[in-house]
Amino acid sequence: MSFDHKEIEKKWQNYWDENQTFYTDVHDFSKPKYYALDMFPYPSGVGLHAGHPEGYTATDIVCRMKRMQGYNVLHPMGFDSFGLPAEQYAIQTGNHPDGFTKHNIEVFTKQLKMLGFSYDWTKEVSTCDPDFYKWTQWIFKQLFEDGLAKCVEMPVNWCEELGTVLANDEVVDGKSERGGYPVVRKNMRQWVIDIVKYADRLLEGLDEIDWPESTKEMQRNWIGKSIGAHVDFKVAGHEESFTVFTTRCDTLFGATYCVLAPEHRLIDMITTEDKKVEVEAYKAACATKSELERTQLNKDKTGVFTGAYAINPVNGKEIPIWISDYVLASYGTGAIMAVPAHDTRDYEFAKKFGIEIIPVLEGGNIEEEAWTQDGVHINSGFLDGLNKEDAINAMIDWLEEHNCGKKHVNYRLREWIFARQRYWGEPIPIVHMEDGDMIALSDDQLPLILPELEDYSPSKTGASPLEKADSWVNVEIDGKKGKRETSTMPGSAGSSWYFLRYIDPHNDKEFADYELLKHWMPVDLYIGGPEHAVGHLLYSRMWTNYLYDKGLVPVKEPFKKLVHQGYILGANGIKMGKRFPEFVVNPNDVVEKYGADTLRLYEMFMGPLEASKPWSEQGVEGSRKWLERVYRLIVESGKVTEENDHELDKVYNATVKKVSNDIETLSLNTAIAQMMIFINDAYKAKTLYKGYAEGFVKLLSCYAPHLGEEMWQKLGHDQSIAYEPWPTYDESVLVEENVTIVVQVNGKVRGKFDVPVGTQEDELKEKALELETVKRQIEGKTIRKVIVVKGKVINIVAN
Ligand code: ANZ
Repeated sequence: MSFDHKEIEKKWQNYWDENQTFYTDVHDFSKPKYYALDMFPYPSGVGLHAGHPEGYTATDIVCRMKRMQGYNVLHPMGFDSFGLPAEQYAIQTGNHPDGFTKHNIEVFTKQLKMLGFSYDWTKEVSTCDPDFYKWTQWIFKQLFEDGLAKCVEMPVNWCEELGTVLANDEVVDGKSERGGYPVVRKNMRQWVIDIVKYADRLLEGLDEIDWPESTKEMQRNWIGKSIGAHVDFKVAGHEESFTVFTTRCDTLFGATYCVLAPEHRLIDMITTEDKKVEVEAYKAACATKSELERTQLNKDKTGVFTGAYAINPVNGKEIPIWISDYVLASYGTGAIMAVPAHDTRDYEFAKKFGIEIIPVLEGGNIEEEAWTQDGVHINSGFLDGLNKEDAINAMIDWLEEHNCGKKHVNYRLREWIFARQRYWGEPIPIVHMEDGDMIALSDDQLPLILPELEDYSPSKTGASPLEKADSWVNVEIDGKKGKRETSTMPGSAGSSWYFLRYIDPHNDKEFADYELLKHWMPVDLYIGGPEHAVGHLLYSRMWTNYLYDKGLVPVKEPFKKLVHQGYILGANGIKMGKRFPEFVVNPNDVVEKYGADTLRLYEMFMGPLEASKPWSEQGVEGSRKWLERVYRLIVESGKVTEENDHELDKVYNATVKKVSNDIETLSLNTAIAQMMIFINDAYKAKTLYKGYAEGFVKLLSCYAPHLGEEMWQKLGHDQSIAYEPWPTYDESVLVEENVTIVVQVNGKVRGKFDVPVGTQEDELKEKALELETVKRQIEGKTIRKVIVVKGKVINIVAN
């Protein structure tokens, strides 16, 4: 072993600590700023896993380069320490979340330091720290006062096992995202944030940011904007009416029945006596099915007739009202007008139940299937002859004129459910007064501290554990009695704004100084897992937009560039983690055996940052061996000289160029490949010019910072390498050495190939005649002449 990683890594970590090497003076505006953000971890009981260092190393490499390039870099770290995961871990291990979380944060901090990340630890935030959550509560209070945070009765996703309500993004296929427990719909009084008000803004903002297209698309789908109309239908013989949402009001003349979702409020009122038993049975059967099951296109259509009829407003025709599970209660109005001629699901349903099918668009053969493409309107009275767009507009005008409908934009996005019936979260700073008023605490009463509770376990009934804290719950304001809100905020509260607090973490007057935010926002680079594509990344965008509207934050979009790192898989290609603990690689073990530099280098060399990659112990060893090879060359070989013999000019300049560009574009694996080429060439060369050795060490120090510092010192420097100027390269040394030769046969271009400049004529002719495309052209012919224009063209004359 040529270097002792334990000794070297300890030495430099201590050095960085003692010298506060990575302290960022956020008030120093003299240099350009660079803000690189990692998704902060929730401090679980098991410490960092192999996936954490991947994204964290990537941002660290960029930060280290940017510092050397003269940027003032903000690279903070903190802990997402409130919320379900932290609390679940505590419960499962029989610990109190408070002490347990603090302990875990210590373990995480130690591990993060062990990996040599260049964080400015003076900026650390932790969402369960009262100094931090004071401001989470304060922002909530603003939302409440602006009418965006509301307490309403509504159907929610209730998870009995977790004892709490969950937001839509926390429910996957009818199960809780964390733990996979069953989730049911239940009516409850809930705190919600009206994120739907920001739907359009959140859509527009996506066009301004440099994010993976797939993530933007997920957000667009999650928001699910669709432009259409509300149309009102009267129920024949009743006072009642209902509204449908349709994107095709132009097909109203073809609506031959309506469908209500089985949960629709009107069903009990309008169902005729003879249909009651059948309808009840059908409703009961639907309650057990998930939305996914219900909406699958290829599923056999089921439903029952209610016995009631609706009046089609445009022609007065009475059409039957059915109920069916293919209509969802949670979308639109929970009711549809069915146009079987032009909608596939309606078509199948109508065919199955013998309902009339009236085509209103020209085209297709409706004896066989629904015609879902465009066509000129027919059988549609005043719409006949119009195209889709004109017909939609004409119909909307008609509906509005006759007071039975209007243009409507529908969103799939729901209100953000913002309360959990759990202990470990920010208390909601609201008091419910006896007289029914709701009062937000005054600013001087913030933070509202989470009371200590011995028994903090969730209940299965929906009662929050905080209800047990009598003396905390019951309060008097201005002589009037009231009870504190006992739900707490979801885990996504603190993470919706933590990136703002890093900029000014000790400010006790406001959540962050506006001038500082103006200088530092937006985040230049944000790296984190793809699992946050909608939840966290949508919520943070909403809060930032909101705070922008309040004039408290200078940007609408918080994260200019976003990158998702891929998963690190077990050696057999299976995702490591909860489900397959046997494949978990513990970073501690790798660091102990090979060192942090090796782990960092290896995780970057595994493949493209965004790709999922299998772990390989040999790969780790290979990375370690290569670092040793570098160390031997630079420190021990005696090859490093003061004089440049120019043998390595080209590869050195090419390496500086490629590594600089690759780090900029996060092509972090290919940068390593280039550094390897340099080291190979340097071994072959007679000497290694000291200037090149130094330049190379700077490049490598981003990946392997401890070894970088150590080699820098061994090359005779007594200051840290962290702020040394980034190496430059000379473009003129890199001029292309190859030329492209175009090959013509009888004057027509038939192929081309690359050769080094100065290749001899004979060789050029030979190569030209070997090209398959050329061979085909001269087959069976005699070559009359070969004209060579050196460095450019070869023309073969054959007949
Ligand atoms: C009549 C019609 C005719 C429709 C036609 C489509 C085609 P998007 O684009 O996803 O918003 N719909 C409305 N509410 C529904 C619900 N709760 N459950 C199931 N389906 C529902 O889709 C809007 C269309 O989906 C609406 O337009 C409605 O069917 C249906 F040729 O109305 B349409």
